Amino acid sequence: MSLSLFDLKNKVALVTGATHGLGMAMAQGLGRAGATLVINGASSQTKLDAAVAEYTALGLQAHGYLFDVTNETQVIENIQRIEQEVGSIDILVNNAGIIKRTPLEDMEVKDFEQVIKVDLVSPFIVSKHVVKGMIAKGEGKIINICSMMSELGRNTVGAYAAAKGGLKMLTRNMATEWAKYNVQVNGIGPGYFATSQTAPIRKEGHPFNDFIISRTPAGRWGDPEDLQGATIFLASKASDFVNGQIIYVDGGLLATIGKPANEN
Ligand code: GCO
Repeated sequence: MSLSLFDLKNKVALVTGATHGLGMAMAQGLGRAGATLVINGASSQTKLDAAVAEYTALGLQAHGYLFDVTNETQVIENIQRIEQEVGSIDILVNNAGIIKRTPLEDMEVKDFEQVIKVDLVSPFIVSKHVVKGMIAKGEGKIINICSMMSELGRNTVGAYAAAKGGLKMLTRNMATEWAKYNVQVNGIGPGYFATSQTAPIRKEGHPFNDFIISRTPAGRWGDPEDLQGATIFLASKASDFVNGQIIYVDGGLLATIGKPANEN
């Protein structure tokens, strides 16, 4: 089998929320496979510029665009700019997301709505405007970053689980509607990864840290680079007949009910 199936040379990949963490790791994987990277950030130009410098220091082609993925006007304006300044978008990774850990009975409605807006509505907004170019070209790849919470609940992350569960079904519906245009839409569900988002629950001795190590058959937190293979696969020709699938990169967590504390 030719490795050119996974070659992303001459492809333009937009990754939202790619100034750090899993987004940066996935974008680096796409860049190493040959893609020209368009890195979105929303917090600050300084952070975005620093991230772009990190990519280029690795020898990757990267362009930074600062815009709020929940703001449709900014999304439209920046997709037009990207298409004029970099090229039409071949690959979209909807990675930007937030989490608020609060018991549902204590959660403010505005906080619940904000999580839904960023984690579920923004992939719709960005995909709706990027897919137009893909339909015109007759090909494209969209990858929505789901979660263990697309399948499981957990105390204090109810808004996030609602959003990520919705994103799983939005992925399937995008796949249903856009496969006829040769646009493949799939998802990646990361397990528990060592990032800034999980830092608060990953501290040495934190009960959740010990729980995840025991609950994950691989017996470790994921390294962000563990996501690069699935990302390249879903962004490349190798997945041209894969639609509406969520690939869980989780060390086996979803495969098992877990084991008693005293079992090896
Ligand atoms: C949490 C974690 C999870 C992980 C990831 C799992 O609080 O349970 O932050 O949400 O980050 O989403 O797939």
